[in-house]
Amino acid sequence: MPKALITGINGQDGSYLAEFLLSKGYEVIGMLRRASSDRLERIAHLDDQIRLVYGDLTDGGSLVRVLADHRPDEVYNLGAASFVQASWSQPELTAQVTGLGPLRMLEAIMMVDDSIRFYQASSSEMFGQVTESPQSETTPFHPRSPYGVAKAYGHWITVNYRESHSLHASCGILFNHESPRRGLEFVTRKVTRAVARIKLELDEEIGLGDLSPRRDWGFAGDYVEAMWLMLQQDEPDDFVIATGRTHTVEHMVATAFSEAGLSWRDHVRADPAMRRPAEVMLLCGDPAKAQAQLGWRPRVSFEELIAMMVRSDLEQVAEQTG
Ligand code: NDP
Ligand code: GDR
Repeated sequence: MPKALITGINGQDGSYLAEFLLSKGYEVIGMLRRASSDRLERIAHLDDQIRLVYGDLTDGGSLVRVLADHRPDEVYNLGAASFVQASWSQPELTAQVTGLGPLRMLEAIMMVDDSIRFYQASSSEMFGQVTESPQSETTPFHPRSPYGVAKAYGHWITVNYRESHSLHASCGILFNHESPRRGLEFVTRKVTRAVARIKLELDEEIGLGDLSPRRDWGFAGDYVEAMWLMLQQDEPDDFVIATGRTHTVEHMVATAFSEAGLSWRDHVRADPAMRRPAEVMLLCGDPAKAQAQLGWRPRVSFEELIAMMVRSDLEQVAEQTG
């Protein structure tokens, strides 16, 4: 039975990847940082199928210990301080976790067993102020946030360990991917949750920042399969994972409200606090290499994704409020 270690197991992608690997017959070890309260909601249904261990990406020794104790065949490094907006208020923490975290894990792999295959969760935020569209594996990086800068370091150090030490280390440059398990502060989930609360007459409005940026939004459940496919290749490499379609935030908002029979203009107000010091205006990925070499393609469309999230939030909010 192959064994995988997932960092960020209790995050959105960690929960989908754990389900996917279990369906492939893997033994799954999930790494968690200790906290004083329970944050296992997304993986509660997997409780008796996965093993949870403590470790922190800011603590190199803890990573060595986890690898030495559990000897995984594959490591998926999904742990990160992942909310772009928060990276301006916590730039050093972001660098420690999101930037140096992958370095610490690569070093731990070198110390424990350099045949362990490694996946790094790189991000379209590295492209930032884009110089071409759509963006591919060869598009230059110009990150616009401390988070994007940290991810660029994590990306290049992974490439460097592959080239310097012949590690089987791959980076997935993933564009935005969402689901009913998306964190509540990210814009899609913030909006679908608000739509549900407004529909059920618990709220009247939602405050949002800039509605003009464009994003290439896909479904997280589709994207975790690409992570696994990368580690099954004979040679490690980097791949853009995206849908190739882009929509403005405004269009996403309109789609979500209309899914519930509401008009967004009646409920959205401008919230200047949600504007960022530097914005990424356009992201649109070219997944041609992943399609050709991995045989990967997204299955869920943007419209299906937003409808799925609105439906799920309507059910959840109705349940919570009795
Ligand atoms: P989430 O924010 O849902 O999950 C992040 C995970 O990282 C959480 O489990 C969190 O645990 C964990 N984490 C945070 N700090 C540490 C630390 N110091 N040590 C160990 N674990 C830590 O993110 P997603 O699931 O959406 O994303 C997964 C990865 O993919 C991230 O690296 C993200 O940056 C990257 N990415 C995401 C994209 C997206 O659109 N979703 C697109 C491109 C890249 P805790 O609960 O303790 O905070
Ligand atoms: P992003 O996702 O920054 O692309 O990073 P987010 O959903 O936070 O923002 C998308 C766009 O919406 C605009 N926006 C708002 N965003 C939020 N969160 N809240 C608002 O009220 C709001 N109003 C407008 C933003 O300015 C932005 O342009 C996500 C994360 O998952 C990263 O970890 C990942 O690497 C990238 O996607 C790819």
